Amino acid sequence: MAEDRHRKTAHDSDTPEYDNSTGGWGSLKGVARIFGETHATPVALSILAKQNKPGGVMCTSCAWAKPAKPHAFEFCENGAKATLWELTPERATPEFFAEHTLSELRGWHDHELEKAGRLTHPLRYDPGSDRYLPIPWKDAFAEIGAELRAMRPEEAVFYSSGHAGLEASYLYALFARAMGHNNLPQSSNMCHETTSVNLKNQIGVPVGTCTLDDFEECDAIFFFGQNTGTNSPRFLHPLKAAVERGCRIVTFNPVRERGLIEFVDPQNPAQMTVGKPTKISEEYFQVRPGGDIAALAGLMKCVLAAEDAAPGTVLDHAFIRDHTEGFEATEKAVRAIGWEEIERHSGLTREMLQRAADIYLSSEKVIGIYGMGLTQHVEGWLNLGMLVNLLMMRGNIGRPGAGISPVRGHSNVQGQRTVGIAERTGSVPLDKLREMFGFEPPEKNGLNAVHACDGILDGSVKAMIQLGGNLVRALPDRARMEDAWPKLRLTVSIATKPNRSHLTPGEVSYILPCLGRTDRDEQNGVPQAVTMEDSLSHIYGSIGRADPPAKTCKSELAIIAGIAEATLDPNPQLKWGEWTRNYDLVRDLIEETYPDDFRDFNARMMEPGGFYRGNAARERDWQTDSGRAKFVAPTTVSALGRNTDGAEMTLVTLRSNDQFNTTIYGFSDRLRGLEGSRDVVLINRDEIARLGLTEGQEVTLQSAIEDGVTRKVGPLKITAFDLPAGCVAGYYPELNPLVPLSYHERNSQTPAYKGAPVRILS
Ligand SMILES: Nc1nc2c(c(=O)[nH]1)N[C@H]1C(S)=C(S)[C@@H](COP(=O)(O)OP(=O)(O)OC[C@H]3O[C@@H](n4cnc5c(=O)[nH]c(N)nc54)[C@H](O)[C@@H]3O)O[C@H]1N2
Ligand SMILES: Nc1nc2c(c(=O)[nH]1)N[C@H]1C(S)=C(S)[C@@H](COP(=O)(O)OP(=O)(O)OC[C@H]3O[C@@H](n4cnc5c(=O)[nH]c(N)nc54)[C@H](O)[C@@H]3O)O[C@H]1N2
Ligand SMILES: [Mo]
Repeated sequence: MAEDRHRKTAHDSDTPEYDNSTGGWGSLKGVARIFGETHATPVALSILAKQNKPGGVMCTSCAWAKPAKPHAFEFCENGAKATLWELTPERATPEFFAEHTLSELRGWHDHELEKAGRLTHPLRYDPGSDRYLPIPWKDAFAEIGAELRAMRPEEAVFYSSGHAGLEASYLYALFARAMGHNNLPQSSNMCHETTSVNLKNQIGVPVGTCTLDDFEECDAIFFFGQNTGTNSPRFLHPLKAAVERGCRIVTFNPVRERGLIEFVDPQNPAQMTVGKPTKISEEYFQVRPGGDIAALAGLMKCVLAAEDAAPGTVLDHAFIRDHTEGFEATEKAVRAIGWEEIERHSGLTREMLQRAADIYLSSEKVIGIYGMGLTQHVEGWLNLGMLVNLLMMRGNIGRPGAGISPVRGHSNVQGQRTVGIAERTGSVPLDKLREMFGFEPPEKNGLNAVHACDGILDGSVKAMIQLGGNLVRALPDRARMEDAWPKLRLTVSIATKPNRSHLTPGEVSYILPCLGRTDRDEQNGVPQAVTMEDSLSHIYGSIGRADPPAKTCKSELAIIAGIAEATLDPNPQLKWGEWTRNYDLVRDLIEETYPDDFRDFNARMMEPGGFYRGNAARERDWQTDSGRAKFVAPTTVSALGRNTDGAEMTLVTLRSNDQFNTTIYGFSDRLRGLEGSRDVVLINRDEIARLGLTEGQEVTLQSAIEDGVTRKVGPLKITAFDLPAGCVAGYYPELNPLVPLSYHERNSQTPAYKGAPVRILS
């Protein structure tokens, strides 16, 4: 029976009363609200109708795939919000900045600040009046160039958030290297860097191995710490289709996220009328935060027990023998982990894990999906390692219908890495750059986001250029970083909207307004397309059609070129002006630099469904140091950097359905039944009683890490919520001051935003 198959698991008593399935009428209401709030125009609607379809705009929100045969409306609630937010008729003009000092704007909520609208003019901070004042583009470029020339190359950091297309990203990375540094941190340093580093070590590729076809064939999907309904809602369509053809979905997540429980397809009139949702997860296990290594160890033990009972029939011995190394050590380590330890750390019973293992064992083709719930932990490397181990035991990597699939964040976050935005030079064809452009590319690795912060704190970093993004909000250790930011000599933000990072200017500071992806970008009278790569390694063109917010906005390419020309010594092989008048030329450069990935780039970029860049691990070609895929032996059973108990709780920072990262659209977390405020601390009812707290009480959270820095956030309202014991949850970015900069994933320095130890002060 369906109900039986979807039985609830532990800790479900606190779920607030709400009946919002993901999708459905609620999602349409969510769009309608933003439509009203952003005063969207009919043009906005016509742009949405073509969104994520060949010849249209590729969504500025998440990185989920754009299918070759799109739905009538191939956009979701959150994609529509992101598009409407960008297309707002509101403008943050020089008059706006003349009216408000930065001290005043610091009192505004982030939501209000971005609602001021699209930036229209280049601005320079004037410390005397505490305001941003307009400045001609040519002066801004010249001054920024002079500042950069006056410092040593490695004192400058070029950050990018995963928005900008492949063309701008390629030029940005080229500029950094021509200047003489590899300081190219990216938003993935706070996100899927755990993936880039550890999947590369383990299976030889820094990205997932699946394509959409695999979702049409798989027998089971194991979901760890990825919130599809909120963060990649278009992925619900293939999931629903998979469930309907009998694929079984097993989810591990401390929060019972609606989108992984059930889904009403807003594009299906029958389902919308009848309102009967499709169940998504057959089993939903509320694992304790940081408990996935233990849960996966439990699953692996069950697989080993099945093999013991019927030797030679359960493991894929041929795969293990021919393609991998390290199995024996891993097997031994897993067998040595006791069930008591597994149950304690995972918060799940042996019986539950046996049920999950039974589904795994009865499925021929299995996909492992994951998101921030695995990557943002100190032992994130082992979270991934164990999931890949589980898959490889039965040869579930590198064959149709199976594989590992991280769900990436920003729409082009993966692609930016592909075309050279990389602080580690290992994957960058430096020889090629030397040959193509006649300069000596620096070989020394650059700074990632955490290392750049260390440099800002100790004064060795002097300039921070941001291509998109909102670092002072997105980074850990906010209070320390916000204090350190104004000590930078130069801050430059290439942005579409005002944000918090603009309110902590360096000694010399500029905001440079750029076109967004929905805006028409004409160069020499010819509309230009830009391209991006999705989570499944497909590459698409995107053409903006909306009137730009102001004639004074420039494309990201033109801004990068303008700064580069003002900074670098003349080099006839760096044809900034020519390239930015015709983006086809930049795509030719990308193809020349990465011929395997971008063959016939200009000809193929508008292919429906995008063109596939290929993936070595998918072909069982293991590009690791040993030429084999690696089993990773567990050295611990907890992903937490320190195990909390009693008064010390593990803090999980969450995204609501009404935000895109630091952009807060509103205060409705509809899918979790939480409305009105983001200043909350979520905790389960038994824990509220155990700790002597009361619902609605205002408390302060304090970091439990003692390193001489006091980290506190409050007041926050105690709110009963269905969570495992021993943890609290609250919102990103409000709670970022509680995560120390040094508290990060071991190999990649991805901040441990899902497992920071805190105390509740009442
Ligand atoms: N609407 C919207 N869409 C977005 C974004 C947004 O902010 N808003 N952000 C974009 C970006 S940049 C990214 S990276 C992605 C992020 O998308 P996700 O990867 O989904 O990231 P989060 O929402 O931070 O957390 C994912 C889930 O991890 C669970 N979790 C927390 N700790 C653990 C744990 O220890 N174990 C397990 N198994 N689960 C855990 C949480 O309950 C949550 O459901 O979304 C992208 N899409
Ligand atoms: N506590 C906690 N902290 C986290 C996370 C978490 O889960 N918990 N998640 C982390 C993750 S996964 C990520 S990816 C980071 C995100 O960190 P960032 O990428 O730095 O932040 P965003 O909020 O995505 O950036 C929003 C800003 O980008 C600008 N922008 C928007 N569109 C464009 C465009 O087309 N071009 C340009 N040039 N600018 C544009 C706008 O000015 C907007 O204000 O945060 C991380 N921080
Ligand atoms: Mo992200």
